[in-house]
Amino acid sequence: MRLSDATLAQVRAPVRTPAYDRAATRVGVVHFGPGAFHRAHQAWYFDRMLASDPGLAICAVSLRTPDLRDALTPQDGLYALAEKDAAPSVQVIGSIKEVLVASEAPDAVFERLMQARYVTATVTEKGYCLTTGGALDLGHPDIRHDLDAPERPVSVIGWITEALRRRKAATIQPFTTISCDNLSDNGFKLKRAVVRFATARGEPELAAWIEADAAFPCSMVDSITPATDDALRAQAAETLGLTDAWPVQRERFVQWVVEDRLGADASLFAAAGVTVATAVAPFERAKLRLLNGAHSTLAYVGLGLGHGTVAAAMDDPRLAGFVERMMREDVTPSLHAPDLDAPAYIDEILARFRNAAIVHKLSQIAWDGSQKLRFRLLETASEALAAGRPIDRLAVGVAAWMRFVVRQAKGGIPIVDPLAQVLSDTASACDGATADVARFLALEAVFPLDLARNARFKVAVSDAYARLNADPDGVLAR
Ligand code: CS2
Repeated sequence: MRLSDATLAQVRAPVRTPAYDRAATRVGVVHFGPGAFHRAHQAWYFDRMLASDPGLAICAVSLRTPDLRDALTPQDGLYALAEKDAAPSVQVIGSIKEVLVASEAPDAVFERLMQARYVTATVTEKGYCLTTGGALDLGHPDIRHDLDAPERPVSVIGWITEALRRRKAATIQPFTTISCDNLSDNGFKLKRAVVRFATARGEPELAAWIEADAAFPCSMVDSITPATDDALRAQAAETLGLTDAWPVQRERFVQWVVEDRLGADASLFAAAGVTVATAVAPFERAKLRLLNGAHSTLAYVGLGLGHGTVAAAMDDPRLAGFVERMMREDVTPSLHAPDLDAPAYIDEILARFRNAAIVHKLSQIAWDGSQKLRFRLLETASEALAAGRPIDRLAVGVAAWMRFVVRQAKGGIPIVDPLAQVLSDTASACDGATADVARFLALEAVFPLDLARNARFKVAVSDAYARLNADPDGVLAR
């Protein structure tokens, strides 16, 4: 029997189920990109809020693929969340009221957007269609599409802008938009992109209205969420006593920091465990540069050394010691977070990486490197260069990414990255020699010009690139 509203009462103890009457909840949040991360993280927070505010159920919108809609609709949006820790636990999340596929049901999506209090997004770094400078890329194919057909958008930028246009026309206040992706200054960048898009659409009044009246709080999101696998499906069925087509899993640690632009809802968010902060940047920088910077370094170097998971990479003392030194000595000086106890935060992150209950594949973290490197390693390196600090260890992750791309391309293994074609073209001209580095640094969609042209950066990456092959122990002993 399958998990659904009708079978919810049969879920076995001690699995927790929604502590509120689902039938009485109403959609107040439209979420774009309901992948595993959203369902393990933000939907869990809203599940907690629904007990005190039934008006904050989620309409989850997949921009293109129907898979999640097909899995969750027969389950009335219900699914299991497993927390993997020394003492694992499972609960049923009830905050997703419906799943829509934007390309198939655009009118229904617009209808929800007219009523939403919040619009949230986890569309990954690439979903924002930004240049390396952080501005909206008007030449991006999805943006060009949405400029041609603004009422049938395909990008999240196009959707938000058109929804705000319709609200303005109907004299309805703008919704609050929260980006939940791993981008520095995510709310600020999203707002600027939407304003730019409205202007490019020839709607200067709309752009001015959004600029003046619409809130786009910045947010930092954190919880390690390995992809769903068959072992998890089997575990969920066993624990629930019901089948679930798409359960999700994460570590127990979970954090959401949202900029205090939530008005009267601030206390509701705080009561659900959200940190409501005046400034999100210190949290965001610390998390992106320490946790995600270390993750990407472990992924690219670790895969090169034959490791498969984060825990296995952390079991390799060369690699564990290397990322720890990178975090403590090279990243910490770039955090500018006077209130943060960086050594304790790093200890906690390293312990989370060692969580044996989590099987977190390095190949999953390696996806979309062209989009992730900037926020995780390159911004840190740029600042270190400007301040005259060493960048040798930061350069190792960057060089390891280049080697990873070359190896995938030469091995005929598809690269999961929005720039896959450009990357495999670049890799096909590479032969493993140091000259390869210049070919990668010429990719303007990955490396900001000033960094690509910086002689110290080029030397550090070239040195790491040459030595990762010939002398990995030497590189990692640094
Ligand atoms: C990871 C992140 O896949 C990746 O790139 O670095 O998803 C990471 O697990 C989360 O940001 C943790 O909050």
